[in-house]
Amino acid sequence: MKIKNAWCTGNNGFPVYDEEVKRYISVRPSERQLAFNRMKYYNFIHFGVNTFTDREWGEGNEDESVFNPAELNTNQWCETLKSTGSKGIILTAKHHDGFCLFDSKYTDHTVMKSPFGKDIVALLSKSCKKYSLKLGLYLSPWDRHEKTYGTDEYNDFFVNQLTELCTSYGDLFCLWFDGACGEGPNGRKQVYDWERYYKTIRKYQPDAVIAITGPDVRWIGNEGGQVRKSEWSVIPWSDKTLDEIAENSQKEENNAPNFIDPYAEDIGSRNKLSGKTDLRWSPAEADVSITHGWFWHDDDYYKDNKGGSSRTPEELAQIYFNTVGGNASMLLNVPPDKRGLISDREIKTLTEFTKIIKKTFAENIPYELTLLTTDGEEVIPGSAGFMLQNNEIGAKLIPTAKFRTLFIEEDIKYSQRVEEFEIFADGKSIYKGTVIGSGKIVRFPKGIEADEICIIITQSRGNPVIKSIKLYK
Ligand code: FUL
Repeated sequence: MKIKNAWCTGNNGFPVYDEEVKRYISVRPSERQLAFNRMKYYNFIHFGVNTFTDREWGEGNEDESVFNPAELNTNQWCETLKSTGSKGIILTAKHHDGFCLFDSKYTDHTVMKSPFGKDIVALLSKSCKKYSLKLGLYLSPWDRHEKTYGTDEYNDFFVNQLTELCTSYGDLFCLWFDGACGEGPNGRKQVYDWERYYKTIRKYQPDAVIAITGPDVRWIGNEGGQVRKSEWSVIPWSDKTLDEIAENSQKEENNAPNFIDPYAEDIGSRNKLSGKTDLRWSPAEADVSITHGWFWHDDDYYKDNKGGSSRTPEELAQIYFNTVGGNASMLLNVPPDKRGLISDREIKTLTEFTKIIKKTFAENIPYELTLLTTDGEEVIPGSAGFMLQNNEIGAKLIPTAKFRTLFIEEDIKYSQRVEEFEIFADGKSIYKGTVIGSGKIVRFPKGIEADEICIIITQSRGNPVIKSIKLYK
């Protein structure tokens, strides 16, 4: 079929490349953000005294003797998660209860005083190396055990613990600070010295991203794996941003937030960026748990609390398609049980989830590619990985077989540029999308059989730079 002359490059009336647009696309990821972005899917492990007391938020007064994972095996965690396609693990080195899974010099409230008696961060670090997984650590700023909490001294304490984590366990890809901030054991709240925490991390782990209550990775605004229709990576950042994260974070023990805020639905359209001087590269991360809690509980707990333990494999796969395929990354929590092992219940769900993902991306459909110009002509450069020039507006693909999934990504080294695109099969529109960014997954469950597929970029900031397009059976 001949390409029609009707493609429109009106850019929906928006300037393609004026001073404002130049400003937007000059905001680009740092090297550490780029490396983080390539991971796309990785895991959280919530483990600690809560695992044994059946709580989500410990009080801080738990006796160390309750922590006794007699069969703990961090190789099993890594082997299980690696087989799901994971690229890394973030462990709760300390949750709000203050109990440390590592051998901290600055408190006695650690795993070393428990019957288990070994440094779990050290064990996991070793296993991660063995299974080629990256290691990240969650250190809760809110500490319900530490007596100095609520005073300046606590900032020293926290920096000391951070320094221990940053200097004793090899390379870390991420330090993860959640937004919860309640009262400490003395009824006081802490004023966190974030800048000092960030400096400590930059000094000892310059390649690590600082997530959520930090400058490098943005919390998507809910804990249910939901993304926005248009997930932007360039957004305005203000002094209020950290306060907003804290304000919208979990407030009660069993009440994980399931809404998209702190940033409302539209966080980065031209409308939102116009005139703002504090623009930042801020990639989205969706943290979500395989169960409906962060720590391990048996089925009875869920009967009383939420009615249902695990999310289904299909639900997890949908979250994967929406997040990894929606310019966000997926941080899936898989909590080990009281034995210190990932339980069969979770393994069953993970195995089925992995099957769906692997099947979706199992078979690549080759295609021939040409670029399209505004007047309907084809130009030849034709390899995935291209920058559209002045009058080029999209790509034509000639697939060799029917496909069900299309993946397209921008080269985000050059910022996020695509604002809207449309896909045509033999001249008929089959999909309209907005942003692309680090990856867009479009699924056609019934399959598309066509002589030619055209992907037209209908609105963009400057010339779009497409890194790859893939079709899957
Ligand atoms: C929240 C915490 O309060 C939850 O317990 C959990 O750790 C989640 C990932 O972050 O803010």
